[in-house]
Amino acid sequence: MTATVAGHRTYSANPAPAAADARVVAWVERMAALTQPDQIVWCDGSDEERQGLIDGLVEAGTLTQLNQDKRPGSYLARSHPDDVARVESRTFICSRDEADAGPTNNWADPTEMRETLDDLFDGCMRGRTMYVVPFSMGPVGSPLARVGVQVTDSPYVVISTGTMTRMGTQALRQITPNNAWVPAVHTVGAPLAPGEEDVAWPCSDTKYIVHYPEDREIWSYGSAYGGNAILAKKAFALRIASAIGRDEGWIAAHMLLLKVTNPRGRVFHVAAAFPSACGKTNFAMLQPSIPEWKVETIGDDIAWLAPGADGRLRAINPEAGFFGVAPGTGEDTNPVAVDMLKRDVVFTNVALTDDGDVWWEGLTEEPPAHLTDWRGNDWTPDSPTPAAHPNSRFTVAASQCSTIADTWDDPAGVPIDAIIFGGRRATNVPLVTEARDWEHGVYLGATLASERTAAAEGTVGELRRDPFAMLPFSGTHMGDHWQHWLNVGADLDRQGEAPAIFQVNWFRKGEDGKFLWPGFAENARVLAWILDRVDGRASYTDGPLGRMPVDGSINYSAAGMTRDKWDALFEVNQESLQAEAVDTSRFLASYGDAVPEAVHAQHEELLKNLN
Ligand code: SAT
Ligand code: MN
Repeated sequence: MTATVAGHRTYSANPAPAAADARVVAWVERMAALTQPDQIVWCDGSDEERQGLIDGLVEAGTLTQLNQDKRPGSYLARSHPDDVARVESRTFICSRDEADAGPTNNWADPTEMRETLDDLFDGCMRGRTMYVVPFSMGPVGSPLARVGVQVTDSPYVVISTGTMTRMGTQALRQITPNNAWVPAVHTVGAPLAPGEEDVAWPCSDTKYIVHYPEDREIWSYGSAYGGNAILAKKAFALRIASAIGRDEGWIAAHMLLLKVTNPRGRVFHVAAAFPSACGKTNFAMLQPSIPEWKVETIGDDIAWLAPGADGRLRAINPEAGFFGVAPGTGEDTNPVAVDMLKRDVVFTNVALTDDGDVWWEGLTEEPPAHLTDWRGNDWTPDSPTPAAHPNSRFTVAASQCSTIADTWDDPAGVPIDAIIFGGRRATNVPLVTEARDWEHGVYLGATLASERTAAAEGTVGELRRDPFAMLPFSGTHMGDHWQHWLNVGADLDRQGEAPAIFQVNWFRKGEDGKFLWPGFAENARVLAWILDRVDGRASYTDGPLGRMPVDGSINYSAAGMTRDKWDALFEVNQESLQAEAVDTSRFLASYGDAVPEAVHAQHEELLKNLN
């Protein structure tokens, strides 16, 4: 089919599949008229389609096939050196009212932004193919799932979305004349003049990642990397979903999901939020040091939490794959991930070994003697820069994870028994505390903080608040997000079904500056205490920060700990906590009137408890 659009260009489109809703077809035609691609391809999600795209990407130099004996079905992508991460400074929440975006988001007027983007997107796909990528977040047909369609001119983004979501015709069929879907428009922002040769990783210096929360719409320009471009992930499943969830009574959470079975065979489900650089993927694939406890993976990054008909909070992992940070993933830290990455993986910006395999910092203790680094340059252990980019990634299907729970894609979701908030804190925050009630738990989530680990983010060691680990991911005012948690919890509470809430900190340091707690597999002991609390088996003592384990309820010596270290893990230092509370007061004040009364009340209670 050929159509004349926007006056001067023609494009050929394979016909829209019969399954396509008329609104989707009309929208795709509008987007094609605006962006003027050479052709349109509707993606069906088949294996043949994926392999065809991969072959094209290898030919274009975007992907390098790895040694098929060592990493069957796996490829390496090297991005443009300036397109290596999400760009928060170019991420916008364009709510109609600025107040609805809150002080932590970049806001722009939606009418003005639409004008800006209309100019920018005009002809932006010239010389390229527009792929139409329908996807379902959550098991296809689940009442908790939501659908979207992304148009993109990046085949790399198509195959990534194919791994990260349920992509293709099945998802397209979910869009019927009476249900809502999220349109997402993406371009690398690098149109090709006739005859112009393409580059391996097209992108633009100009970048925009724009969300219209009321219209449930996403527009992204100029990047092909991660959350900038795989719009199903942070843009849809967190930012747009937080606005949808607020209106529909469910919660989009930046949380991993675990299934845990205790030695007596009781099954629990846990949702846990951690800011970045706290070992979230490692915890999602925890191999317990206490083998009587079984831990299985349901999700590593995002959870959608919805009150169920039975009054309990149910959760799905809306994604279908893992887009994980490679550096720091090794046999010691995450053997499950190392095993999961043996085949059928697309790696981005890791290093290449001389025999066509991959390597990154932390994969092995000893680096290989020679590598090709993420920029494609020679690298030896003497090189001053890392071989893999610190934000280099693996993209892999969740089904490849050996610890994936058989219920991970249950359309009904799993019932949540406990919610955990964790940060990276050298001081003040004990190894584990239980919130006194839901409102106290919401306060712990709202005031969550981590120490800065990279100089680029500010002074190393300084506290960075990351409420609910949602700071860059909320499509609503953060204060509204807190109020929404309070509302959902109050409903659950009325039915006696609100999950217990806990705070953990694997990163407290002793006076010698060393971590007190061994972490990793030993974190299972903390998880066991948490679930024994839920089970009514573990005792606690009340402290100013919440409930703490009584002596003997966690076997710390089996984790190689001394009594002194154990005490230090739970030390309540009045003076230093008071100083932090002053910082918390300032932090809450920065949200003005939007801070819910219950959060203020919890803060007052803390101040009282510390006196
Ligand atoms: O790049 S993503 O936003 O998908 C992932 C991340 O930033 O952690
Ligand atoms: Mn994340």
